[in-house]
Amino acid sequence: MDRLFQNHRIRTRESLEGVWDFDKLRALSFDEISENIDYSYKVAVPGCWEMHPQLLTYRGQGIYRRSIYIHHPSHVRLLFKGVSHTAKVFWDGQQVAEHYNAYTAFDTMITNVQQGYHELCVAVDNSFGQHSALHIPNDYYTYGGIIRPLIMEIIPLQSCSIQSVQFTPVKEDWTKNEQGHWQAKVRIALQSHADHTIKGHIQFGLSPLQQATSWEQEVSEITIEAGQYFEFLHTFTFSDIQSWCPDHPYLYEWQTFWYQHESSSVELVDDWIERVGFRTIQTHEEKLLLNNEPIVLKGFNRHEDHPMVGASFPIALMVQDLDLMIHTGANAVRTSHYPNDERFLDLCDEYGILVWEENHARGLSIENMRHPQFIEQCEQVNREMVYQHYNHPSIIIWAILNECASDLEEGRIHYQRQLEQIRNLDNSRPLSFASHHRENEICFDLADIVSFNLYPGWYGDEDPAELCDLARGWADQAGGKGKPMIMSEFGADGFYGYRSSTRVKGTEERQADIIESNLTAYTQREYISGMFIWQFCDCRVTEEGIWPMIRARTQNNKGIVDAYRRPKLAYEVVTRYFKGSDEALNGE
Ligand code: ADA
Repeated sequence: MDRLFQNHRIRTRESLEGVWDFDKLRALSFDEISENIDYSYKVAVPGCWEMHPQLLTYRGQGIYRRSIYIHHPSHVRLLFKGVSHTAKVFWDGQQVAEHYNAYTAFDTMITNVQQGYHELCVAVDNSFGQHSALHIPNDYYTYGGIIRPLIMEIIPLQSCSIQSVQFTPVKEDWTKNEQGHWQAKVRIALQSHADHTIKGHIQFGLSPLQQATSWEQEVSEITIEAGQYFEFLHTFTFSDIQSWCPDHPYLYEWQTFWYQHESSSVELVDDWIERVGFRTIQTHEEKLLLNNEPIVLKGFNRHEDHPMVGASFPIALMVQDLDLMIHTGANAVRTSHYPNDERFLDLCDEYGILVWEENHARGLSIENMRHPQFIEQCEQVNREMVYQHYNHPSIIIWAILNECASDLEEGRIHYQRQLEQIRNLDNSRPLSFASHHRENEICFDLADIVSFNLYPGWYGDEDPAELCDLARGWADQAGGKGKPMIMSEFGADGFYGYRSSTRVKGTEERQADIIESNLTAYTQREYISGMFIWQFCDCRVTEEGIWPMIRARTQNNKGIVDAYRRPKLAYEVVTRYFKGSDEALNGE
């Protein structure tokens, strides 16, 4: 399934995971799809086609097919949590959806579906070219396929369904009380699929996990015209709430039930359950405040990549990654460089790991940013990321455009526009972007947190402490004064198993030394609110572009565990610092 809890109990849902027919295609056109396809492969859904022994490096278009039996006439909603990177969806030969970007979800509603067998085909493209501004040859791999869960929902014909639920925890004044008086701003959207007016009511409930509902409220007498959309906004106040934080990641269920009133009966027709946490996140005088207390983020940049599964993670591997991170004492993860599988975010909510989630863009030059699709594709990812992941208490920072052209006036226009877009969608979280432009950065005034990607000891021989102090100065000069500062990337290559007393670059020893000197500097600086090591695990890079030439083994080798999650020497060093032993804090 697509979530790690029962997010619907009433709505009929089915996972479409399994083995599907598959074939390569020369284009994504419908003619191609309807004619002459042998479907000579079988591949797993969800899965990356690169896991098939004959498709290990296939880049191009592919077509997936399966049949689906529908038991009774109904509307069918298909929810794709991630297709890499472009999808065209065909239901009984008719195109019903198209979507770009591997790392955000999309859905489509097929109305008035008759009882019987139906054919679902999904044409998928992972090629680079004019159609794609964000997926380009890069220092990580763009896999191909239906890489995240795919869910089918059955929606009754004459009904309304809940389309979205947005829950914003609010505490106006932290000085007044510790426990009670949390509020939540709630926004609900309903969509009618009926051909006549529907009347009904909504019931909300709040309950600690696995406990009886402790709070309930009803919104009565809602009337929705045929085919219309309806929005409801309200602020609720609660008492005796336990707040959410890393040491005590206390979650609640926020339940929304939709009841329809027929002539003499009341029927529970739809539901939507979210897991929520009560916490606030703000910036104040160079500090990042979680529930009004300063917090320092210690964690990793993580690519969703593993040699066994590509970018299509089963939960066992997600849990393994989190266990390895938590063992070091980390309290945070940066989803470099795209929104993550929602099950990973569910785990972070549950384990109390703070998340910097960012849109999908890595290292785009101003020429890349002039791509005709750039503005539209970025805005779509931003909208989908915030809308889809809004309710996760673990997400405390939204970020955009890692290492793009924030040193140029032309680039600044995009930073300004995108940060404004996200602020309009969600003003409850601080915003940032990771910059490598040092003293040439010109966009720090636009963000709430200033973040630097610097690699002292690896790409240059600078001293991390001196560089970090310099960076604070650059930020202060460039409109970042008074804002919290995060070292969003630092690290070094370390080839797993390459050990040598020479400690030359590339050895595990040298990687450990470089990470240690960086951590010594950052853990000792009051003005640092976060540090994210580049990176958690080694990852595959594309064979196109410059990458194989500058990345040995066609991998980015800066993981503190290798691609198979075997710890390198640096892993122990990080653990010493993140767990904060005296030795580490004294810089010994
Ligand atoms: C950059 C970039 C990362 C990775 C890293 C490196 O800072 O943000 O994606 O490419 O450098 O390994 O050099």
